[in-house]
Amino acid sequence: MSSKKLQFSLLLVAVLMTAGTTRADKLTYYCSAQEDWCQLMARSFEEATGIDVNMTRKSSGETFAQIRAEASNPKGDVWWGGTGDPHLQAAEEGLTEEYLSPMRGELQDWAISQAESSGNRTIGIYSGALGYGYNTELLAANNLPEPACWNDLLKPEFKGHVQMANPNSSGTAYTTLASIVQIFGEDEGFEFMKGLHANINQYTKSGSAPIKAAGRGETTIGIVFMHDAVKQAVSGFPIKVVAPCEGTGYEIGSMSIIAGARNMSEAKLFYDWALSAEAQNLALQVNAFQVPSNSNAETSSSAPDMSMIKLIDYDFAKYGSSAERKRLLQKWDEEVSTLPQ
Ligand code: S7P
Repeated sequence: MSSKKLQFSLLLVAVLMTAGTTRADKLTYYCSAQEDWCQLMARSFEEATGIDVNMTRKSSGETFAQIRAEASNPKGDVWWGGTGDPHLQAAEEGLTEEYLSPMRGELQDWAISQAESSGNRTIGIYSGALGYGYNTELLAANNLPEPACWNDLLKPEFKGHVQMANPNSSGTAYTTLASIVQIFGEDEGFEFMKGLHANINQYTKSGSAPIKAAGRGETTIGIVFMHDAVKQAVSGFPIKVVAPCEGTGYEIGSMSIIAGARNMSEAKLFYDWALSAEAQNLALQVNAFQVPSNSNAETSSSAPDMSMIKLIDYDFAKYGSSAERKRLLQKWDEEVSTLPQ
């Protein structure tokens, strides 16, 4: 047995003794990060513990909706990844379980703040700034100016050249909506979203889809987390990454245990393992360029340097609250998405 496997087997024994339960050997894992990262986490946890993992990947807003729909008969055990706002909403609605991991001492302050603002029903696993990326070849072929700011995306020459996700399904797009409202104020922010709508060629379901489309040359600009744009650039696509000049929002990607989980001991074991430096370093294998929450985990040298980006003081408590998230999404549905293009 490798020392890695031994270490997690010992941890497993300790968790099961504490819980006074027998091992079920399975875990139902909902994942809202990129598919390749979700798969790698699932397979690595299986290898470390021998527990079978049944993984489903959906965007953050979609996973939140599924957990809410299943609340009277929960099917999932743990929800890993995705933007923090819907995790906070799930916490407020009692859909997720309070848990104090023994790994907390190894985490960055922002990961613990996320936990504390949810009554310890969620926790930060990574962080990343919002921005956009554009296809340099398409930009040149269409004689378009280089965008550097949010407001540049409203220029009439970008009509049909910008793609973003739908904020109802996508955590990335909800972060965009909430960031724009915080940067410009609500009235001006909604005017911005209406102007942007006129230039949008498609609202996708998944948050990272727009930059994958830009990489393939199907759209010029994709509004995404900067780390998702970097992933396309290091994969060889002609993508330039932009940190908008007015400033930008960011995410605290989060993890929660689902209330009433059928495999609670396994969920806690996964949770503790996912907070370890070893598990967080798996991100490097799949070019996931977020900043990890474990202070001993490595941040890739390709990751956007958060200290060089003009970040707003994103109000996670407000924009992750159930009432505010519902209100903003409803307002976007009624006042923006219905406008002609
Ligand atoms: O793993 C990349 C990433 O951008 O995906 C998460 C995202 O919320 C999932 O996609 P949706 O926008 O479709 O919900 C982010 O948390 C993460 O950084």
